[in-house]
Amino acid sequence: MHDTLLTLGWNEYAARATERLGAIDESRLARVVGQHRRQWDVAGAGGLERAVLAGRRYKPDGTQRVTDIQPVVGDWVLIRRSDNPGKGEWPVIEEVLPRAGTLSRSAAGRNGQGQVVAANVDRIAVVAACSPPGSSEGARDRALNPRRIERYLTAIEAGGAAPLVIVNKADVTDEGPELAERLRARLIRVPVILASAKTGLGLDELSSFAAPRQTIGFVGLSGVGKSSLVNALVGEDRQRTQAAREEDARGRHTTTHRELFIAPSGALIIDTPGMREFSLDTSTAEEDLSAFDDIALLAEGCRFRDCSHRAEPACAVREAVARGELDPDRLRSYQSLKDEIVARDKAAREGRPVRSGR
Ligand SMILES: Nc1nc2c(ncn2[C@@H]2O[C@H](COP(=O)(O)OP(=O)(O)OP(=O)(O)O)[C@@H](O)[C@H]2O)c(=O)[nH]1
Ligand SMILES: [Mg+2]
Ligand SMILES: [Zn+2]
Repeated sequence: MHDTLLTLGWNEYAARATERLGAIDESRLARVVGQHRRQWDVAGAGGLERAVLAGRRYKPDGTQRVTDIQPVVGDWVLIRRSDNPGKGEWPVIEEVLPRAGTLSRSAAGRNGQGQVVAANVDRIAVVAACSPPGSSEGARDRALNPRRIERYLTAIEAGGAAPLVIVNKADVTDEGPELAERLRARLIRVPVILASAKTGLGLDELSSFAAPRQTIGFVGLSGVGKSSLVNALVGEDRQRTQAAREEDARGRHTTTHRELFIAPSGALIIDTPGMREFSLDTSTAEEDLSAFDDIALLAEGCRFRDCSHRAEPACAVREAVARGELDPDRLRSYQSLKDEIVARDKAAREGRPVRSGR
């Protein structure tokens, strides 16, 4: 096997999983390292390339269908390159190889399967954060909520990757050790690391999980410091963090797409975007919305940042409904909850009493 492929995490499992496909042409094998709206960055023996999906395939009866498996970061894929690249044709992802250690959103679409957000991940780190003294209940809850961590752990277990919990931002309070200890007592057998991307606390321990050729993914709500931890491991400021976000006039998330990095240790690190934050101080609504982060993720593919998924053109969420991947009822519940939160927020800003009930 080509060294580059080994460096990218090609391992015995991947080899075994693909055995039934017969001999694989190594020059066509690549790993998805970046995901954009309808394009994927793939890395292989030939270096880094931007590829597109074989848009349509033909069913045996001759009718067209859209390729059913969307490649995600971490996937191993087979690429077809044009014989005549001078014509400006993109390399095409022809096949997504069988996956091991996936992370899926817990929410199931009509096909009964959660949406896969990262593939071939050996370990997934759930990141939570400490809050500075004087933070509101809501802010604390967004930073660290044991029930939310447990839901992530359930999803991780279902996907076959090993879990890890990181309590980041230990530098902002002296409550860190106690928070971490309480989590350890609650989440038996799951390693819990108290860390600070700022001071470097816990990074050695974290590095011990980032062994060469192991793929490790980071998940958690927006702002807990996933990209900061990834930066600390990867060792360069490859990732933009809050400072960049503040400059973004459209108020976008820091991390807008999933990316895979190779750390100096040889580990493969996947950063993911956190869920959108809503400036709401009721933990229940926040909890409810966090149950819809599959929709928030799909919405990253919409043409408009503030898409309401009702009538806008190029709406990735309605496209998912049309493909049968998202339940329309689920979209309606999300929209009504979001409407309610927007109304509550507005009322709160204007100092009006908040209308209760849904
Ligand atoms: N004090 C302190 N601040 C931190 C720490 N880690 C991250 N931050 C800050 O927290 C903010 C958010 O960090 P990010 O790394 O962008 O968070 P993220 O989880 O990647 O957020 P999304 O990409 O939006 O999901 C930034 O202002 C960081 O500088 C830490 O350990 N201590
Ligand atoms: Mg980030
Ligand atoms: Zn939309």
